[in-house]
Amino acid sequence: MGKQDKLSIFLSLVLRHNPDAAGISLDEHGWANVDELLEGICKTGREIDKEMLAEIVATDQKQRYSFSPDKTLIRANQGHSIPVDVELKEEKPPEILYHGTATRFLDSIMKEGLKPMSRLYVHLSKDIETAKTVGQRHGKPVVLKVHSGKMHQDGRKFYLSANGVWLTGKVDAGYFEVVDLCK
Ligand code: HQG
Repeated sequence: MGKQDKLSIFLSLVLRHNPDAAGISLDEHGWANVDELLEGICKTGREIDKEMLAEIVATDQKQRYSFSPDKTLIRANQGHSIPVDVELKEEKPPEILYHGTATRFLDSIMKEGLKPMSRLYVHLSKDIETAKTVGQRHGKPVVLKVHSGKMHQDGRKFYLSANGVWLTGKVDAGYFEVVDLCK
């Protein structure tokens, strides 16, 4: 793993889960002050400057971070476990979305439904391939086909993050089924 990848992982820890790891705090909308963040990261012994941060934000594969228009603030677009309001856009979802998980979670998911677990929302993808990659992070992947259109009709809210991830609250069993990845 390159230096920039390691920094990006640390950035995601700080901006989504534990700002204290860099000795900073986030405002209610999840923003960190860029100067404070850089100083905080530097104090952990990591090497970073404004240009490197801008490079990480610009090249991040999943476009995880955004600067404020004047570039004085930075936040993660989604994926938080701490309660911040990143002003997600509520949107009507497509009829079908996908959730990638690991086979070892399946029994529990079938019983309890899909829960946000440590994050604020359940994360859904618009295609099977992306969902499979998400699931692979946890083990042998399995993909669930989520009837998001039906959920929306039934009054559930959906949000689309600035980087194209669909987010919603708990998905009850009955709104999803397992996709056969071998077909
Ligand atoms: C599972 C990555 C047992 C759930 C990705 C998932 C995504 C249950 C795991 C983003 C359950 C939580 C989020 C239940 C759900 N019983 N297990 N009732 N309900 N689960 O990492 O969706 O690289 O918090 O299926 O691309 O895997 O971080 O969520 O397997 O967008 O930017 O509990 O993280 O993006 O795992 O991933 P996670 P996720 P980043």
